[in-house]
Amino acid sequence: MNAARLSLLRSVIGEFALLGDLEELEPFGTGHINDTFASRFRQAGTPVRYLHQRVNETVFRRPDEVMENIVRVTGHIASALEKAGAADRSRKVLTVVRSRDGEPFVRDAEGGWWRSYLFIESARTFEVADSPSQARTLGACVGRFQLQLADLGGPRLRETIPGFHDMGRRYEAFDAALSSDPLGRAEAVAREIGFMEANRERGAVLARALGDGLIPERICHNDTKMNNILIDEGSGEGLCVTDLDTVMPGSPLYDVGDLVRTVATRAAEDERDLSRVAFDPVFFRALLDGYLSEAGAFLERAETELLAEAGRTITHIMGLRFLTDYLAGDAYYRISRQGHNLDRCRTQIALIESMDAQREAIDETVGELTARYARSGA
Ligand code: ADP
Ligand code: GN1
Ligand code: MG
Repeated sequence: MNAARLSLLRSVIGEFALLGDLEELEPFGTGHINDTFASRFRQAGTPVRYLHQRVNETVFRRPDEVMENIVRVTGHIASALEKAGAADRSRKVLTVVRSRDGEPFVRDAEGGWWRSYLFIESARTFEVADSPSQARTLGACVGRFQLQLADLGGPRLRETIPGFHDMGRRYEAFDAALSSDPLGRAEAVAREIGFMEANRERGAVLARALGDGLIPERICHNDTKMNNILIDEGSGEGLCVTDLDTVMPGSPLYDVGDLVRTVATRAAEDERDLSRVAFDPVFFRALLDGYLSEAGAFLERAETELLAEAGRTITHIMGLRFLTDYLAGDAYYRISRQGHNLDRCRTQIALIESMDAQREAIDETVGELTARYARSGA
């Protein structure tokens, strides 16, 4: 971190209602969107850590609304945990640290928006799932999160990114990037473009079901890739889902889809050796089992009927977004090498092809597990 950046960051942190002496500050995490830092304070002799994030304003046009949602959602979950007398509550939901003025954010000298959370200790995230039992834990964590928010009262949550999982809008952005092709990259990626053209209709199934009212709108997370889920280092239990910027109305199927995309495979999102990218039916079964053990209680039949399509749809939309960003010149996702977004797009396509080859097994697993966990009457 350069000196100017460090001094900006220090003055931002000084505006939060934090006690003690700031001892250490370092960049943190592998997210593609926000700037994340961890700090360590010494409070009367005890080290305590916090997480600080600058909200990406190109992605989130209304950081105030993002924070409004996050305060409501975390407050709701925290009070439910308190009512239930749950142990270790401050590791089971993110805790927003207020500014000295009582706001859930601090503005920096350049107008940037910052937030702080208690740092959840002895927890970690994974880029690739390490066992079916971990896959089950991840599924359960997301199902529980949706269940915790099923009774959130008050006005509809803000749409922090309008049309976030709307395939039609994502194709409009793709078409625009393809026709302008500012860096002349399209010619060399004809196969990937061809895949996206051939799958245009199929990809719209979930968005259409939601738009036509065939499945209900519910509060969901919308970004449940596995490295947004904190796991306890000691017990391996799921603690909570982080990265709450996109919590808003949508379909729970989107969250299932992002879990399938990232958990039901043994390869990282940016794996370059495509022979390693495959859909894993054992991890899939485990994660769906965990998810339905929590969410089976509220899902309707119209939703469970689309479960088998969820992973394919979200993998498709991510592949499309990575390709769009590659064509547009890598403006959206953080990249750490040339062609990074193209690599990411290629893994998504390879994963879909592997899912398609195993579709019968997916249908069977979905049928068996939904029958086991279906809510009465569904
Ligand atoms: P991005 O939007 O850039 O993905 P995240 O909100 O996901 O940013 O944060 C980046 C990483 O920081 C997460 O993947 C997770 O590992 C970690 N993280 C987030 N919140 C906390 C927290 N309160 N305590 C500990 N680690 C956290
Ligand atoms: C982004 O913020 P992060 O890295 O958890 C993106 C998701 C993508 C993901 C792909 C707000 O998630 O939609 O699935 O990258 N978040 C946003 O890794 O666009
Ligand atoms: Mg993240």
